[in-house]
Amino acid sequence: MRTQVGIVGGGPAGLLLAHLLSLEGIESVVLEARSRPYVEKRIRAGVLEQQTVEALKAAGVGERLERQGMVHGGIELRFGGRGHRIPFEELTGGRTITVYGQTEVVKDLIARRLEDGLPLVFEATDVAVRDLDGETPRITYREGGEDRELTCDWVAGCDGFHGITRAAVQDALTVRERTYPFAWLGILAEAPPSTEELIYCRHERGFALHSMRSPEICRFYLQCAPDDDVDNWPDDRIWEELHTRLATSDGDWELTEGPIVDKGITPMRSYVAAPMRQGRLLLAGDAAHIVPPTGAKGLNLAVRDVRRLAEALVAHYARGDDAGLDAYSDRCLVRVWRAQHFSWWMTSMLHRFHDDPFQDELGRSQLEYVRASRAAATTLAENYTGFEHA
Ligand code: FAS
Ligand code: PHB
Repeated sequence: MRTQVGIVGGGPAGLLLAHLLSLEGIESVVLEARSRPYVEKRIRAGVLEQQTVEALKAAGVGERLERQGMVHGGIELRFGGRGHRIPFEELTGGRTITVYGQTEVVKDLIARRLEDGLPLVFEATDVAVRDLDGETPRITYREGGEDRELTCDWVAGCDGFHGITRAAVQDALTVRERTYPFAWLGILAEAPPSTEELIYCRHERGFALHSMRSPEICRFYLQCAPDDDVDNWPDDRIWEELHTRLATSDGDWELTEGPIVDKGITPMRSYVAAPMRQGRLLLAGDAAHIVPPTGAKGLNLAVRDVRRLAEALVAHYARGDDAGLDAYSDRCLVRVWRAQHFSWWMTSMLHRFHDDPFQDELGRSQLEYVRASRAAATTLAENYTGFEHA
């Protein structure tokens, strides 16, 4: 098979890139290792920056987002048993975030791709990329037990942190990374939210986050040990810990429980591999960089990468102008490092570093400063809603 852009990975990055290219008449084939039901069930992000919402709507895949997305004008920081609202709209001249599950974004993109009758291969196995330094890179894979080969002009590596595209060029990359001495236990519960906006909580027992997916479904996260196991977390222990960490000293705030329908533990890491272009391979999203989810940046970064990549490929095909492709990595990395810093900053401020008392006190002081200083609160609001470098 032949196409213009071979896309490895059918997550938000790969699917949105394919769609943006199709709107400009550029052909692509998306190869996804997992089945459609698996990809449409996998729980990840829940917070969309304003630029992400606008990009999805402008691309014609935002209709359900418009109807079901929950627009929030702020978040609450809760510590010492008290809540402190960060008013995004007031501090950023009107910017908001939208709570809409990544799962739903992926469903909307898959539905549109198939509606358009464009190639999307699920359960593609043994995917391998070749000849990335030549004019016509190839992707070999197996589909339905048959060997296949795709020749293309460009390969987009959108296969996430554990994918094969970055691994294929790992030796040529410079990696900057940091790991954290904790992880997140994430749960999905069939319970109505006990809050209008997200609550980020720092408690002596650790971090807690009250997020949501709809008026009937909540998403919660608890700081746990990095090597912890979900088997150590029966439902009653999870609720007990959520009640304890999210409690307010006046006792007025109540947490509504409900059946827990999903549990998982997510490691916390900061990771950047550069440059994001290696010959005819262009990395985007989690394939190139990972942020701890405390800043709700991962999905939003992936969207920004593929918007920039689509622009660059359109300039290449429409005008033979390769400036965008040549500058792709440097331009993306400016924003990647802004998000890296913000995500590390939020993580350091809101988690307990039980074995590093100095770091722990720095975080507590930073949180206190954000509560007391309008300038610091504005920094948080600007970055959380999506900071745009001039
Ligand atoms: P993805 O990992 O989503 O997609 C990669 C795709 O490639 C997958 O479908 C995978 O099956 C496929 N693939 C892998 N190897 C392959 C191969 N060899 N061949 C073919 N296909 C292959 N981000 C936010 O912005 N806000 C949040 O609130 C937030 N919360 C998060 C909570 C959790 C628990 C986690 C884990 C992440 C969270 N993130 C959040 C980050 C997350 O959303 C990622 O940044 C996002 O999924 C990145 O999208 P992709 O780059 O498309 O990678
Ligand atoms: C989520 O809703 O899954 C979520 C929200 C905010 C975060 C991380 C995850 O910072």
